[in-house]
Amino acid sequence: MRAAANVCQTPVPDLALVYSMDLRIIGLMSEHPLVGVVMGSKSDYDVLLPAIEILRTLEIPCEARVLSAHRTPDQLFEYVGTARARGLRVLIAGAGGAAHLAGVMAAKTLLPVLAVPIAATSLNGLDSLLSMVQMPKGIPVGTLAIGKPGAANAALFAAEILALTDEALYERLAAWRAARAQEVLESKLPD
Ligand code: AIR
Repeated sequence: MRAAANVCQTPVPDLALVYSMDLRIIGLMSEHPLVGVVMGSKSDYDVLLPAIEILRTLEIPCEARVLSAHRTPDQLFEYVGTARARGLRVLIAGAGGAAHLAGVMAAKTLLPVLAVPIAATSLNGLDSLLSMVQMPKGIPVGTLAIGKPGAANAALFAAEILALTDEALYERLAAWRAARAQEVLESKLPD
């Protein structure tokens, strides 16, 4: 078992390094994470990385875990059931295929759950998009776009939620957005 790493302050190590012997992920941890990024499989990691990078850029403490709704349901319930008490305020769930992960998480917490559909099958993410966005009335899942753009937006959405009660974060978020606008204005096209 490897010591947990701080996903927000250090380079992200290979997720394989944080598997425990029983394949339960110990995770990449900040000491007091506000955002939990959960993925259904280690194979989802590349797609979720933009979310982790944006959280890191905005100095939002976060942690990342691999937990599957059907492969590790007990550990997923434990994680989600204790999330709020541990100080987490927003959960991001990324999964491919029949992506029940986000809905199951939302069923077990009143924390906002933001879902990132992942293209992992021959249906190219449409399967997970529909699994996530078509939650029946009563248990909301905020579903973003398929893949890396959705992952980045999930992190930004989490930042917007947290910025409601954190003025310093609001300023960092405003600066981040202004920088993106500046990039567009400074775009150079070929002659
Ligand atoms: N998955 C795992 N548990 C529940 C779901 N939906 C998804 C993962 C991954 C896909 O199944 O999120 O996108 C394939 O996982 P693997 O481990 O076979 O690569």
